[in-house]
Formats: sequence, structure tokens, C-alpha cells
Amino acid sequence: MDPSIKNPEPENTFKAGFVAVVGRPNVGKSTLINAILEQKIAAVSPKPQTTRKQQLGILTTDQAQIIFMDTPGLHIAHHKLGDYMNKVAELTLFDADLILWMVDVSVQPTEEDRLIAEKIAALSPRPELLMVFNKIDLISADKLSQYRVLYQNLLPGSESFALSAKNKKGVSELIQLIIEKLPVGDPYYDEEQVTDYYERDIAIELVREAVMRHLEDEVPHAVAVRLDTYEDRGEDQAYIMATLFVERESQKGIVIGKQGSMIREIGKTARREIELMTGRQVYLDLRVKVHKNWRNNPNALNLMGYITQEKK
Ligand SMILES: Nc1nc2c(ncn2[C@@H]2O[C@H](COP(=O)(O)OP(=O)(O)OP(=O)(O)O)[C@@H](O)[C@H]2O)c(=O)[nH]1
Ligand SMILES: [Mg+2]
Repeated sequence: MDPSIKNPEPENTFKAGFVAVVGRPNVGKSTLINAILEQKIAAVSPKPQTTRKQQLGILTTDQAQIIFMDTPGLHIAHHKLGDYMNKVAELTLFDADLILWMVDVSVQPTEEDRLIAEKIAALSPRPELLMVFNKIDLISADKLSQYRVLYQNLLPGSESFALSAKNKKGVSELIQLIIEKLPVGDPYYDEEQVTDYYERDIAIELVREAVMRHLEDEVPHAVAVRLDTYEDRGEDQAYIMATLFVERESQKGIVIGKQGSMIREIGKTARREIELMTGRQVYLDLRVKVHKNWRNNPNALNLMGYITQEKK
């Protein structure tokens, strides 16, 4: 499709640009992008480090095309996978027309928030910045104004906006604010396109989301999901087979659970989500394998789709 047909004539006022959504893990970055797009493209879970790669969320309106870059939460890494995730998030800072720095304003700033502020402050030239105070549904107005100041002091002079991504409160106002800040330009993507992920990539993320939701402690972080088969069966059915890789035999036992009870639960949750996404009936076949210490093995990371810069 010729992208110029979205370009209003004679005067071009259409806005288009890339927005990096960054912040420490678990502040609600992926929740916000799903809320803005009014559909679930990104995995969300109550546990930190849910997002592992960059994913685009593309919103096209009559006035603008906003390309959101969802990123892994910036954190203090303990594995090569963590280094990769941080790198992904940091690189988007350089590609952005606007940085949305999201914080969880229901709690005080952490060391990770301070490190992010330093990274943003060090950017030269610095793209436009908007601080987003999320989770306002969790605190009183008093606490909100108190904590806002603490965050504001990390990057003085920054513009900010408060919302609740989960309750979709403030989301449409945020979209307008973002549009104002974007440069005039032609759309980069077809107006129908919502993400750069294929349905099968989202399916993998939804399996991982189920893993994050059902498993505790370090175990979900040690799981990678590989899609083995994704077959359409007629108009309204799909067959999916995927392998869950863990790092140790003991984790394999936990993921499978007593007589397979845990993997069945994970499968049930993931299947329901994939069916919601695709509108099709899904047969989901999950298996579990050990790939020793994969999070610290560059070759394994590449195999599992976490392509390190060196290998690109
Ligand atoms: N109460 C409340 N919870 C929220 C809000 N936004 C997100 N959450 C919850 O916060 C948790 C983390 O949300 P995610 O969207 O996965 O956070 P993220 O920043 O993408 O996290 P990573 O991918 O790990 O970096 C989930 O349990 C969300 O439901 C909000 O506005 N209010
Ligand atoms: Mg996320």
C-alpha cells in the first residue's frame, strides 16, 4: 500500500514518530501499550521482567501514527539474558522521537529508577521526554503529590502525566499529549498494522505470560518458550506445539508439577489467551526440556530468539 495516501493534502499536518516506553520492570509498560491499542499484543504479569524483547505497538488515528516501542524493564542484571534485555531497552532510547519514562508512583523511587534517570540525562542529544506516573489507582491524592516530587527530582524540569494504565484512566489524554509532541511526517506503517509481531510470536508471549503467572520465585525467569508447530486447521482451529526450556532438572519437575498438574494449568491459561487473541479454537501441546544454564549461554540465547548484538 502506498503510505502517502494517509498524507492529508494540501498541507501536511499528519504526525508520525517512535515512542520508547522505558522504565524499571513491573511498572506497567506493556499494560499501557495494550490499553492504548485496545487489544492484547504484549504479555503482562504481576512479576518483574515479563517483557524480554522489543515489541512495537502501532496506533494510527486520523491525526497521527504513534509507534510505541515496548521494552524490557531496565534492571540490575544477573545473567547474559538480563544484559541482553537491558541492551534492548537502552538502544530504543536512541531511536526515539519521544521517551515515555514510566514509573510506579504508588511506591517511592528505587535504585533502578535513579539509574534510569542517569541514563536518560546522559543522552545527547536528548529526545523529548515525558514522565508517566502509573498506578495512581493504588494511592491517595496526598501520597501522589508527595511521591511525584521524589520522581520529579530525579530529572528536574521534566514534563509529567499521571494515569492508571490498568483502569484505562487518563489513557486517551496521554495519547493526545504524545501526538502534540511528535514530528510532522508520513506514517511508517500500514494503518492496519498493530504490531511487528506475527500471531505466532504473540502466542509464544502468551505461553510465557502463563508461565510467569503460574510459577513462583526464580523458576519463571528460567523458562524460555520455543514454538515448534503452528498449524491452521481449517478456518477456525489451530494446532500449536511449543517447548518450554528450563535450566535444571529440578525446575523441569516444578514446571511439569505433580502428575503433570502444573503444565496442564499453564497450558489451560495460555490456550484461553491465545483463543481470545486469534478468535480460533486452539489445541496447545506443551513439552518441557532442560537446556543447562541457557540464560548465560550466548548460543542458547540466540537459538531462543534473544539475538545478541554481536550475532546480528
Ligand atoms: N493497580 C495497578 N496495577 C497496574 C497498573 N498498570 C499495570 N499494573 C499491573 O502491574 C503489573 C506489571 O505490569 P506489566 O505491564 O507487565 O509491567 P511492565 O512494565 O511491562 O513489566 P516488565 O515487562 O517486567 O518490564 C501487572 O500485574 C499489571 O496488571 C495500574 O495502573 N494499576
Ligand atoms: Mg512488559
